[in-house]
Formats: sequence, structure tokens, C-alpha cells
Amino acid sequence: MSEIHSASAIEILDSRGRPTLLASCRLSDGSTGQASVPSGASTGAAEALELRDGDPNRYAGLGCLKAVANVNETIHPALSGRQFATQADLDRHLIDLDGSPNKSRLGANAILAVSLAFCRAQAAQRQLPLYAHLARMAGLQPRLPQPMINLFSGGAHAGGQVAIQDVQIVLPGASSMRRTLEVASDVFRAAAALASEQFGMRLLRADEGGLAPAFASSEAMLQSAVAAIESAGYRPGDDVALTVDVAASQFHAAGRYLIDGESLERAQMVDLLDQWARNYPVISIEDGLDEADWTGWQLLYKRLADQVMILGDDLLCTNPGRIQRAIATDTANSALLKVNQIGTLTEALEACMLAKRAGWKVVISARSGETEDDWLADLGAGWAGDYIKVGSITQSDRLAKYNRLLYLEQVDGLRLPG
Ligand code: 2PG
Ligand code: MG
Repeated sequence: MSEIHSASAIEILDSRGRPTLLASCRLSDGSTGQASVPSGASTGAAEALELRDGDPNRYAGLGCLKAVANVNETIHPALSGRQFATQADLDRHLIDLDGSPNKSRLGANAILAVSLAFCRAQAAQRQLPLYAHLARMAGLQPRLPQPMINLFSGGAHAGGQVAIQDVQIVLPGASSMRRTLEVASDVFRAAAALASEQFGMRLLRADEGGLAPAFASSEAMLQSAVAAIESAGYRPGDDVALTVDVAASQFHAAGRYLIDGESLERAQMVDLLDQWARNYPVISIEDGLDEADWTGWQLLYKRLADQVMILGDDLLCTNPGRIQRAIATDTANSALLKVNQIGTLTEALEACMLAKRAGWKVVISARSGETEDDWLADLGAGWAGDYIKVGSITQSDRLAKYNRLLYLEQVDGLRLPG
């Protein structure tokens, strides 16, 4: 049993300099846990509500003082002195306390901050590393997830210079996390050198630390990624493959996909994605179609699901109900898991297990707004994610997670699968 002594929160700043929450949870035996919550920019319509103050005089309306007050003045008194056996007990209590379908009363940011801080406190109480506590909670054998590492950014994370959001690299055959990051660094340096040659300008970085040159088209991003892999001395596809976050909801309007100066119907968009998968070593397509275009997703699934991960982010929003629907209707074969899309660890675990039981791949994902907190790495290992998506290898908000994965490999002895 874990009896809660206190739950509290303060407002801190994330990697974009926007407010978010840092929560602390203290158990009656003195065990404590702290956690901060991330925040998205290209958010799905079905995400739980991130409560912002809306006061134009502070942080352009993005302040989190209401969410902080909800932790300190509503959640704390409701939890203090109560005993919870499991994370699920705590999370159910928080969900009931909120009482809304999308966590809009207390805010998903307030609720998740407490959910995570309690998780860390319980891990401390049980004297377990966070990943081991998360693995026990899930009934899974912990292992390291393979990183999807951001090389180039576009879309909402890079001022929209190209339509699509991320081109990332993965190392299908990498023997270790150490080797993965060595190779990623080689490819990143090669990409930076090519971009500076090609665009002759100071290299700008996007929200997740990826390179963001003014490519002429989305496809040029893929071409440059392949060129960078080759120039670093690796074989595209065999040594280093690509994954793409199309984030198509961002450029879908009135039933059309507005990409690179063209206006495509859904079938044409599917053709374009099919071409990319055929011409480049792409192993995963995230949000290839709009979040409401289930028909388009199903077309893509029919076309490519046997070769490529059809990965749902905005489509699924880490929501067990949406994942269930996608399984039943052959709409995707992989789920992106972002715990703040749903607002509690327990619901995110339900989503994760649903996807795993369907034979899907699970990608544990950061948000474009992150903090130096590294719990995501433990989540990726503890819940045995197939992949982890953290962004680039250039900012400490991202590196905190990669460094924790390196630690889990070298000190705790966790391994990549295979
Ligand atoms: C995504 C994420 C992370 P955001 O779309 O997958 O890259 O972006 O956090 O802005 O939703
Ligand atoms: Mg995405």
C-alpha cells in the first residue's frame, strides 16, 4: 500500500520556453517522486485537454497556473491520507475526481503530472528503478526500444518550410544503444554538412533539434536523408533506414491534401506515400493521412501494411477506444504512444497492451515540447516499446532520454531486442 502524504505542483518551462508542470508526490513513509509533463504542437483532435490559463498577459495565454492550482488545491486534498495499492487505483481516482470525458476539468497536464510523480514515488518505495517498476506494472520483460532519431524537420516543428514533419533514421541491425547513437551522430553530421553545402546558410534547428533547411519539397528531405546516410559511409536500408512522420492532419483541408504546391485527393496521397515507400528505405509511415480520414488510412493499409509500419499518432491519440476501432477495421498496424494524449499512465498502458496483443508495433514517443525529465526512457524500456521516438541528438531535452537509455544499457544491462 502507498499512502499519499502530499501532491503538489509548480509551473516550469519546457524546451520551447512555454510553461508546463512539475509535480511532486510524497508518500507517508517518506518516499518521493517528481515528474514534469511534455506538450505537443501538432496535436490530435482526440487528445485529452491540456489546460492553459488563456491569460494573454502571461506567456501569450499558455500559462499553467490553473493546472498548478488544480493539483495543489483540488488533487492534493482529495489524495492526502488515502491509500492506493496500484497505479491503476490512483489513476482511476484521478479520472473520477476530474469527471469529464477528456480531462477538461482538472486538465490532462495536471492529472498526468500527478500520475507520473506517484509512479516515481511508488518505484522509490519499492526500491526499484523506474523502468523495472513500469515493467512489473505491465507484466512485461524490460528491454531497450530502438530509437527513431530525427534528422530533418518540417511542418509545425519548423515553421512549415515543407509540409511533412519528420524524417528520422533507425538502425535495424544495431547491436547496441551505444552503436546506434554513434552511427546517428555520423549521419547527423553528414546531413548537416550536406545541408550547409546545399543551402549555404546558418543551419537552423527545429523544435526537436532536427535540421530544418528550406527544402524544395518533402521528397527532397527523403533524398537528402539517403545522401547523408551514404556520405557517412553507411548503406541506406541495410545499415540505416528511414521513418517518416507525415503529420498529414496539418496540411489537410476541405478533403484535400495540400502538399508541396499540389492539392491531392486521398487516393493520390496514398499513391505518393506508396512511391516514397518504394523509392526510399522507409520502414514506417506515421500519420500518412488526416486523423479523420479513416477511409484513406484503410487504403494505405491495404497497399503497404505488409511492408511498412502504418503508424497512428493523431489518428489514435493513445486512446484505447480508437486503437480498438483501428484494429477491428484494418486501419493501422502500429501505435504511437504519448501518455499526455490520454492523461494517465494506466490508460496509456491499456492502449499499449491492446496494440501489443493485436501484434502491432508500439512506438513510445516524446512530444515536441519536452523538459529535461527522462522518465520517457524508462517507459520505453519498462513497457518494452519496439521503438522510442525522442527527436534529434542535439538538445538536452532530447539527450536526457538518450543518455538514460545509454545508462540503462551500460549500468542496468538492458539490451536491444535481437
Ligand atoms: C509527433 C510529435 C512528436 P507533437 O507528431 O509525433 O514529434 O509532435 O508533440 O508536436 O505532436
Ligand atoms: Mg506525429
